[in-house]
Amino acid sequence: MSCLFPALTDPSAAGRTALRFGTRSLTYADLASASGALAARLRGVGRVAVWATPELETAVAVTGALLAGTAAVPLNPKSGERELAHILSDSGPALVLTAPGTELPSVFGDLPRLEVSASGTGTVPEDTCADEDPALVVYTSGTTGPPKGAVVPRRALTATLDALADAWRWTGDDVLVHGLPLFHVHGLVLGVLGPLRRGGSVRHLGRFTPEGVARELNEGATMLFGVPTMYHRLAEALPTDPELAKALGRARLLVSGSAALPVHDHERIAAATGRRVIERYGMTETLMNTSVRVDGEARAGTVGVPLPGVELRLVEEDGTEVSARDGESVGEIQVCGPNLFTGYLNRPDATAAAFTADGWFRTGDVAVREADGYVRIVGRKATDLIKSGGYKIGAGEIENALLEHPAVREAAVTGEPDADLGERVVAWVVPADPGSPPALTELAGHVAARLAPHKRPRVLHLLAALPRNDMGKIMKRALTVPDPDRQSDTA
Ligand code: MCA
Ligand code: AMP
Repeated sequence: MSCLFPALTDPSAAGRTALRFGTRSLTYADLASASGALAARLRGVGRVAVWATPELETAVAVTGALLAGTAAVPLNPKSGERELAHILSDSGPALVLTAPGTELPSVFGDLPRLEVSASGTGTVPEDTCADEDPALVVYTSGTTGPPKGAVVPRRALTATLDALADAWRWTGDDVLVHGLPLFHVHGLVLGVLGPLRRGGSVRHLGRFTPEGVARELNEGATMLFGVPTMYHRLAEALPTDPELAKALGRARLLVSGSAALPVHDHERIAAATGRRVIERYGMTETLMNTSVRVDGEARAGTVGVPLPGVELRLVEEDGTEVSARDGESVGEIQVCGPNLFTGYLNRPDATAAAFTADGWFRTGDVAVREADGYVRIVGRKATDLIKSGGYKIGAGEIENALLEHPAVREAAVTGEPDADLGERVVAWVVPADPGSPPALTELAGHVAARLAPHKRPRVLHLLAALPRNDMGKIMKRALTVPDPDRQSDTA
């Protein structure tokens, strides 16, 4: 009996489709067999890395690791060498799981690799894991330095997924469609483990397209998950695509998260489809904190109310709790509950700094509460964190990468509003040789190859010097474009 995924051992679910990626699918009986076979090989192995391509094998790999009680470290297959080297040395996996035929970059060296079979034959082992056992280690960016591994225990998975089931009336009859990456909480925990915990189905698009969304919703999918960029692209496509409007209108639930969905996109989708997108608010470290409930009002610009089991408070800079529910008084969101991670791998300092003395997690998000308890996020404390396409990106890691380019003398990175991505990464660079400054494509390629393509700068401003205060610290607020026509480059 598996306490994470009861449907794997439920005879009445055996013939139901659990996973579908393109034309390939697995029933619950198939998945029990394949992940059971993998689990038998992984028992007692220690942490395993998962090369998280958007394929069936990634879902089998993570399910197998969870059945074995082995923590999985999902890797972005587009990560650059620097980022991968850091994650591998920090998490120390015993082996890496891949789909058959995958070529891994050289940074893996001689780390043992296991090709995952989606047609393996085995049985689901008895679940002997404890609630606090680590289930996943998910890497997430901070303001400075390389990404930190958030250790997510098994109880956080069950707590968050069951709380969402309550808020959304999410059942085994639901068929979820999405095209989210499988190396982050949104796509992996909500988008794959969520349907599996409910005994329902997920259809993964491989890559997000409005056409794929329309096709699946027209063919029986009931729920769509996406980041705001995806909903923005749906909103853009709607005026010329009546099929898409019909398909979205048919969905039981359209859910957005990972960043704020602009009210304009909310309204365009509602006007064209008659359906309102609901938002939920989460974090790698906390999984899901709040959501608009299916029986609540889908109010654009808010992230709803705390999920069952989650305690949430707003706190002023000096630690005073903001008790007013007036839609105006702002404070940092702090949370506690069974949905929280246990800490950052190998980073007791960062873990300690993330919690208050009384054990609440500091999210860094700033919000107000409305009279009925709805939370409205109005900003974030750290200006050096950028949310682009729903990905969290630290300015510091990009600055460090830019400084390693021979044509860069000094560098600063900021985020600026972008209608599609929410925010885009902007690089401010003092060239090593003003006579031959670097081009945006060159620096973007450099960052993409070292860190990840989504972290690449989309705009480059060349400056003669960076504005600094008396202490020598870069004053990012004073960064302005001296001569936009001549000195800037966008992509
Ligand atoms: C472009 N590309 C490059 C380069 N330039 N590759 C290498 N070097 C370069 N210089 C490639 C990209 O890899 C990509 O490839 C393609 O060109 C297009 O790039 P881009 O424009 O950046 O991507 P996009 O297709 O526009 O992506 C938009 C997106 C994506 C699909 C919305 O941003 C996305 O999937 N976001 C989801 C993020 C997410 O899941 N966040 C959840 C975090 P290719 O097309 O082959 O990919 S969890 C979280 O936040 C919490 C828990 C929560 O609340 O959910
Ligand atoms: P990550 O660390 O990548 O998991 O990103 C977590 C952050 O995403 C949160 O701290 C918020 O800033 C942001 N976020 C997630 N969901 C929402 C939402 N619905 N509205 C606004 N911001 C969100």
